[in-house]
Amino acid sequence: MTAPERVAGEALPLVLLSGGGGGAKLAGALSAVVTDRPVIVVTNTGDDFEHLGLLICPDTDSVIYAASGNIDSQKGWGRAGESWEVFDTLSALGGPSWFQLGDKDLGLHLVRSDLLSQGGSLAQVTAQLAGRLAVPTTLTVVPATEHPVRTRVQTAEGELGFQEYFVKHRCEPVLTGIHYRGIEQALPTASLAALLEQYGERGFDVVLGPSNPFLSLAPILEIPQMTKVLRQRARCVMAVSPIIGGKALKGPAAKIMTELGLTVSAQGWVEWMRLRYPDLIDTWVCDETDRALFEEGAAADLDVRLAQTVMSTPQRAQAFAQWLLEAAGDNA
Ligand code: FO1
Repeated sequence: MTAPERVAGEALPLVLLSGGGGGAKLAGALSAVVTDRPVIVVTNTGDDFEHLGLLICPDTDSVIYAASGNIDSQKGWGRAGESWEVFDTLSALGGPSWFQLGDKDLGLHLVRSDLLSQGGSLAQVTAQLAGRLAVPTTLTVVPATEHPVRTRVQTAEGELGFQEYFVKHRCEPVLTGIHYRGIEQALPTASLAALLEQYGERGFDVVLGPSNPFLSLAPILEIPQMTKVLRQRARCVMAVSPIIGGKALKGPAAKIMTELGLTVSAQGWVEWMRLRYPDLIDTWVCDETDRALFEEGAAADLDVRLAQTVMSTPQRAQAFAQWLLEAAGDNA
């Protein structure tokens, strides 16, 4: 266990920006290993969508499920031990069966939509759901913004909503562009801004999770003021590569990099992130597999750290979470 990061008697929070399965897995591991400092998980809302009259928040829900030990770890989303009675009836009645909703997961969507209809903010409702699912109290799950931001994918076959692209079309269409509808009017969630302000003077550590930079992190980082607020207050900002050995472990990050003409490697990811978010990231965390990429001195002026970043088991995920905490401490 690392010595608690104590500055002025308070432990420095760790702020994790999370989207997709990788982000949720890291959030789950942090909730298991961190006991002495607050962890704030900022979740991507670009994947959120209205479905069957319910607001579905996949990247937020994956973090809540992972941090409460409820996630279906094989799929990386949804709840473990699901039943599909409602979905089977929905399908039999000709409902939209392209998006699978388990009975337990549906229960959460119904309560979220009910709480929102009673006037709760997305952050308040998310906190209530996390509490009711017994997410450890050291972990705060907060959606990146209250304002509806929706990732839209331009493809050779026209523009698709995120879930249409990701689930219905299985990421197969060639991507020619992405935009985050509504992001110009968005601001960081008030409670997030307040949390970051509260720890402002002492600062906090930031980790960009091993998430798709285009689909999971951009809808967070490109919210006006977000990178400024993070950069201003962060003691150190670390980013974890979602590309290992030239591939993404899950999801379309590598395919999108190819379609955008980028080099599909950890180094290609570093170059993209430096270009898109200049001066944001202090430490680049890549997998041991990619050691050779960074030995030729190509990134000599960067702080590249190599680690076992593949969270293939809970134990390995927790070991990596522990490693990140120590790496952040080294940056003191
Ligand atoms: N992903 C799929 O590939 N197929 C599904 O039917 C599906 C349903 C689903 C329901 C709730 C939820 O929270 C997530 C769900 N996902 C499904 C995953 C989701 O599309 C992704 O987790 C994110 O949007 C991208 O990381």
